[in-house]
Amino acid sequence: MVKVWWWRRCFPLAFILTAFIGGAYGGNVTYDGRSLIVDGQHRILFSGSIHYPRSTPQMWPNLIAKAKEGGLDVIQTYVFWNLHEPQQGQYNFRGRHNIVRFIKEIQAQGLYVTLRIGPYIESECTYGGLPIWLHDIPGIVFRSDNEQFKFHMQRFAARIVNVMKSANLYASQGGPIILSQIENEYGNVEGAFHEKGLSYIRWAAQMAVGLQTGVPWVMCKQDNAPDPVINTCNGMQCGTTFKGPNSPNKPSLWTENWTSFYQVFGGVPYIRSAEDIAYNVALFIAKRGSYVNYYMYHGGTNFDRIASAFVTTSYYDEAPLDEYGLVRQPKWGHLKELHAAIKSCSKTLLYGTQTSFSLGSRQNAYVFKSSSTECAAFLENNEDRSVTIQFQNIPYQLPPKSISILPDCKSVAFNTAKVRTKNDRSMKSYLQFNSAEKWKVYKEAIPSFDDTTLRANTLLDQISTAKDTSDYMWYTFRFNDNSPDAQSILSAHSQGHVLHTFINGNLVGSAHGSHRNASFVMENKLNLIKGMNNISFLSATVGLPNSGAYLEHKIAGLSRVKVQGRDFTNQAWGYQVGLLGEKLQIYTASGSSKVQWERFQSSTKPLTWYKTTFDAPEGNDPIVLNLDSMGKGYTWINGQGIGRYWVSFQTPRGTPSQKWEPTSSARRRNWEPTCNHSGHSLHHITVKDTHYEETGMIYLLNMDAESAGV
Ligand SMILES: *[C@@H]1O[C@H](CO)[C@@H](O)[C@H](O)[C@H]1NC(C)=O
Ligand SMILES: *[C@@H]1O[C@H](CO)[C@@H](O)[C@H](O)[C@H]1NC(C)=O
Ligand SMILES: *[C@@H]1O[C@H](CO)[C@@H](O)[C@H](O)[C@H]1NC(C)=O
Ligand SMILES: CC(=O)N[C@H]1CO[C@H](CO)[C@@H](O)[C@@H]1O
Repeated sequence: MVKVWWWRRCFPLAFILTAFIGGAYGGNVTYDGRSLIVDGQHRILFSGSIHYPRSTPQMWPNLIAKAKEGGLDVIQTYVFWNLHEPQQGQYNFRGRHNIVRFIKEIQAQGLYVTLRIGPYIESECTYGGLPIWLHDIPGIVFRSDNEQFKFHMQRFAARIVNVMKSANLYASQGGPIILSQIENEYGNVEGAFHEKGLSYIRWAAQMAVGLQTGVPWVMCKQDNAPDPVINTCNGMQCGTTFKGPNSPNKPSLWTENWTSFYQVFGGVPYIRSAEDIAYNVALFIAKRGSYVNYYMYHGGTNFDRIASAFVTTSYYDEAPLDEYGLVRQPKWGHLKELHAAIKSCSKTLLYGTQTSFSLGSRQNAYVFKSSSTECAAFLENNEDRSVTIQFQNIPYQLPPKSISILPDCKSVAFNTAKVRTKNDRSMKSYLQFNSAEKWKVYKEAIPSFDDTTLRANTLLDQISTAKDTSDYMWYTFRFNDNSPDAQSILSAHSQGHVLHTFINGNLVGSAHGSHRNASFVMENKLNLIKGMNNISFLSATVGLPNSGAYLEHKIAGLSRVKVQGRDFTNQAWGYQVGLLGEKLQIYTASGSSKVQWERFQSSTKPLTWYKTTFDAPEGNDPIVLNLDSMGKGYTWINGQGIGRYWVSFQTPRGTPSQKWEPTSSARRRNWEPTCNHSGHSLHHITVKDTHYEETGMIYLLNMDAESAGV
């Protein structure tokens, strides 16, 4: 009941009708040199990536509806192996991981699905979407012609295909899935595996085809994709860069046209203009492309700890639907008009004969003519100035760097450089958390060697020791100094990502690497006491690496420690994986009472947990937290991990890469952000104060040494 009311409120009747008509899928999917053939029809398809774990199930219907309204035919998603099988043999398809529910929602709204199974997916997801337990399979070599890897990959791919088949989700069964992907951008790393690269890719293609989904398979960025698998393009300018399908019988498909770029901590946001995207899509279609996918159409949030190394919690906020699911203008509206212009002449494009010819030094025409009198044209001006050209004896003025689309070869329906919509996302401040009195704090203990139980006579790799159960790992040792020298230097080499050094319980320094280079060396002046000294390093990863060959060999954490030239690397070291607060889950209602929370004092220290409560505002607008005053850490709301923040890692412009954190779980009745098409407002809560009745329970773990915190 509630749901029906919600739908009605958001959508006109026409929408509800299409939802009922949708789902009437039939037949199979094949392809030829022109396009995919769905239900016997050649199709030009516009697709958008929306990854189900990066939003909440309550957001899905609205995201899909806005994608449909924006002119999309297909939703594309990766499948996240690490989220579905976090422990070997233990599967999770609940909540945000309920991929079947997500696909059924797409089906209910009459759109198609491209399922990118990978199972290596990169995707700025920790470990590229591979489960960390794979690392410990003896003899395994990821993504190579290696029996162990192939065994586990095939087992997972087959499991996913079976889940889809059991729910009748392939087009061959009347479902919405028209395309599947195996592997991911393997062309980037194939050379590193020598002859085992090619044999692996042949095996992967054969294995996938053997799963008998009844729909075609693609491999993106894989020029040598074996038949019948289709090689596809990823990039920003596939109209220019794609060498085309590797067989005349395969269509030209673009699986990732980046609408923006993912952002890293310390990096400046990448803004890709609506005009540039539209230009490249129009050019790709003009050159007989027939499938374009926007990566991302909705990026969403890297909840929990799913972001890969140094990637921000906010994922592609600049996409046509922003992080919170709000329409991002002008991208959304401009692309909607582009889709409509192309769709209005899709028959001519699909069945006509294409010719191209020059209209000037850097101006081209791409003309499609069918046997009847139908004609459609794309007029391209690849110059940075406005130019007037003659086409069929009529003058056309082409704006700089633009393509005009003439669905009838006469009138201009759309020009890629003429943007008519404008951006209007706005924010309202809702709550301030400025007063100290209602914040409660808990100080995380700093363990020393004697407090640890895990020991080794060398420095351990953090990835294989912590096994991604926490970002944090303590490295501790002690040493006797009978004549302490104030000039002594402690040097610590880290393979990533962040390091804080404590001597006898006092913080003496912090350092970190970056997305470009995770490794760094930290040097600190030592302040030793006579006798036994405790040295404790808190090493933190900020997501695991997600790309490159031999991912299983990537390491993190301390790799070498020297004090005044003396090497301590192979001494007795004591370890603690994770923090006490994490172990006790003090960010949950039940765990919170296991520790003694104290009143907030004006002087804050690193390694402090903060908690407060707030009352969520009325209405359905999304709410975000402003963590501007914080340093680096992690946020939970009502026991849900919202993600990392790292405000203190500033961009070269001196601003944080991200200061807003979504609070989707704070919603009382619903979890979802707004379903209001025209509403573009976000409420924001500034974290500074305390107070508020009930409901929202914020926990912040602030691990940053330099920042004072709240
Ligand atoms: C699938 O469609 C093609 C034509 O598009 C047809 O030749 C083929 O028989 C169909 N296969 C099945 C299993 O229906
Ligand atoms: C070193 O750690 C041990 C065990 O926690 C503690 O008893 C001792 O007092 C510490 N030494 C210093 C100098 O802090
Ligand atoms: C990364 O940083 C380390 C430590 O500062 C340095 O030794 C190494 O050369 C750097 N690597 C690259 C690729 O810049
Ligand atoms: C394959 C492809 O088009 N790659 C391009 C992606 O976008 C970047 C940035 O514009 C280009 O450098 C690549 O060539």
